[in-house]
Amino acid sequence: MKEFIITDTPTDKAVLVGLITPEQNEVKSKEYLDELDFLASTADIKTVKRFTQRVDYAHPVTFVGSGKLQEIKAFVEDEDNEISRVIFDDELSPKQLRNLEAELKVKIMDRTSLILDIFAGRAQTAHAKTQVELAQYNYMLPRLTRLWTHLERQSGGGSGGFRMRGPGETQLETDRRIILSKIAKLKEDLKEIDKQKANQRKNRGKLVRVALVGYTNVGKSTLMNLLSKSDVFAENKLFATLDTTVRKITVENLAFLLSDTVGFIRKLPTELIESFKSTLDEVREADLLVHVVDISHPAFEEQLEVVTQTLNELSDEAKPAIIVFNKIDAFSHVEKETDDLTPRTKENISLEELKKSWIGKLHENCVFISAQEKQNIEELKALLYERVKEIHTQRFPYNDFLYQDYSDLEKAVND
Ligand SMILES: Nc1nc2c(ncn2[C@@H]2O[C@H](COP(=O)(O)OP(=O)(O)OP(=O)(O)O)[C@@H](O)[C@H]2O)c(=O)[nH]1
Ligand SMILES: [Mg+2]
Repeated sequence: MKEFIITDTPTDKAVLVGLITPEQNEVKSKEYLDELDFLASTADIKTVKRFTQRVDYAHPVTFVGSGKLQEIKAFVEDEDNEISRVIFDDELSPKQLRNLEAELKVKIMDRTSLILDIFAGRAQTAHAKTQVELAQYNYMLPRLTRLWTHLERQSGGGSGGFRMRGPGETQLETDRRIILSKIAKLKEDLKEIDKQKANQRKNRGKLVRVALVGYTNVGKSTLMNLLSKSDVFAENKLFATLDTTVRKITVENLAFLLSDTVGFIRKLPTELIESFKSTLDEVREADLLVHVVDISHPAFEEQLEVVTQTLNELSDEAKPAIIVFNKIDAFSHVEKETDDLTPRTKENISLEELKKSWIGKLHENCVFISAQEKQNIEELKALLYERVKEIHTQRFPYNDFLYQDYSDLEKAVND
């Protein structure tokens, strides 16, 4: 479905719009816009200006108040600025989207549609593509405007094509019908793919399953590569990983399966969580979670919280977890008002001190590493060994298949 994928040139310029509200103070709002900026650059969009407004809640018709809207409009209409889109930090209602489009006359995006665009651009396998497409149609359905009239032309004719407009049917009704049948078809396709995936998982035998989870861009794939000596795609962009990869890892003769999957983000579109349920099965069915946190990110605590909440939404039962604080080579300080550490630079803080700090006390099973600089990986491996062995012996008290050779398994896992 090429029509969704961003095809604009990298010089596509945008302005960002966010709110400062009682729930979202100025500092938070800035952090969110920084992240929106990062999302935009991941989608090859350059942001040239930010607008924020202090309000109690979003305006139901235009998201921002009329004065602010005129300010944005003046900036967008100034040809020197070459603005081709305006991106809002929160999900816009269909009504807000329609009104903003009519008023600003450039492409309007929100956090959700931007994330969906990035996912569409990144999806590689049939599985990921089907999931993203389904999420996009679900997002689109309540937001249909005449903008989508191209749908009918695209789908007309050919076997398996959609019926042209029925008698007395308006364009919008036709578009709605077309999208509904596409959604139905995609759901069918997904069901089929899910069945295959479930079978594959069944064939994996009884190895303990460990899943890497965490906010996007924290270093999950880098850690996967390090532990499995494999070559999973990792880069400094959001959502580098969409498809799940599973590898067999051996730590001191103890074999287990490690999976690397899509990262989370705050305000992850519900359409995406819905569609990616099967990808996230890997997480739901894991015996142990390795929650990777980027300690160098100023908002790492909130990211940790977002991931924990998303995990709670995915599964009712709390799973055993290890917290891995990654990027210790890049963080600058760990001070906090009530902290036992005074603000200092990273050079002055030892691993021992980190463990004793408020960060180290966040969780009983935590370890501080740098996946990139390969720092303290032995401690992580030792902790993994301990936890996996525990799960294994609980499950198979009389079985020593722990030490068998599983070389055939890896192939089965990733087929
Ligand atoms: N400084 C530093 N950078 C790191 C470290 N580990 C990973 N990175 C960098 O962080 C960026 C993101 O790494 P990835 O491994 O792609 O992160 P991810 O969590 O898999 O990201 P998504 O797949 O996008 O969710 C890359 O540029 C890595 O090189 C680390 O220990 N220190
Ligand atoms: Mg990744």
